[in-house]
Amino acid sequence: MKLFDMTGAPNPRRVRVFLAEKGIDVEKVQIDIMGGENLQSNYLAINPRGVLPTVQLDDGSIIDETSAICRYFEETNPEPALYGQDAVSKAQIESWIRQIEGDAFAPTADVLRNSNPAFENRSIPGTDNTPQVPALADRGTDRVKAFYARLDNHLAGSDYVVGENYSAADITAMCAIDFAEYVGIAVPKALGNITKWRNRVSSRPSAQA
Ligand SMILES: N[C@@H](CCC(=O)N[C@@H](CS)C(=O)NCC(=O)O)C(=O)O
Repeated sequence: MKLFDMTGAPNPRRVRVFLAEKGIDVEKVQIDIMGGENLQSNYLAINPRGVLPTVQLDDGSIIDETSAICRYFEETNPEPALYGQDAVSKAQIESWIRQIEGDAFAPTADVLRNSNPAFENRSIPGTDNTPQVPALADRGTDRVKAFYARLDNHLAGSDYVVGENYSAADITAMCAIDFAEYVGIAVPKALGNITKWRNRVSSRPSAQA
């Protein structure tokens, strides 16, 4: 099995943190997105979408989409459970991952990819050569700030994003917020619930993966 990975890219990091929490070791192959290696024929033969992360199983099967990859490993290595223990927590974790992807990851990517010249004609990840739309950068910043405020309210009195247990929702939120800060959208100091939660999840050894 191989994990096609790029150190420094936020979605591959979600898989590495997840694997570290599970104690699973997988061979990693670095693909240089900034150098366009994900858009070259060798990688497109593995994943025609040209996106990372991707897992290739020993029988050649391909899995992409970060949460789908993590769910595969949740099935093969159920402990510790990171996608919930019961019907309610499983559904809430799914809900939060979708919210974080849509309301934090995607708008942060909009900011970076529609403002940085390095992403000219690459404003959408993968093979589509989409031109930049500068207005999406401002909108993205506003959307991430709105997400921060909502998450901070949600975390009042809670150690984790869903219930009393660390989960894939915490991994998704940690990687999304670190990505947003890298892009320049700092968590406001007044949002103390996020800061406390962030210190808690970022101090786990897996956060360094
Ligand atoms: N929805 C996808 C998003 C994957 C994605 O956007 N990956 C980025 C790296 S973080 C990528 O492949 N970028 C390729 C590019 O910029 O061309 C997932 O959850 O895995």
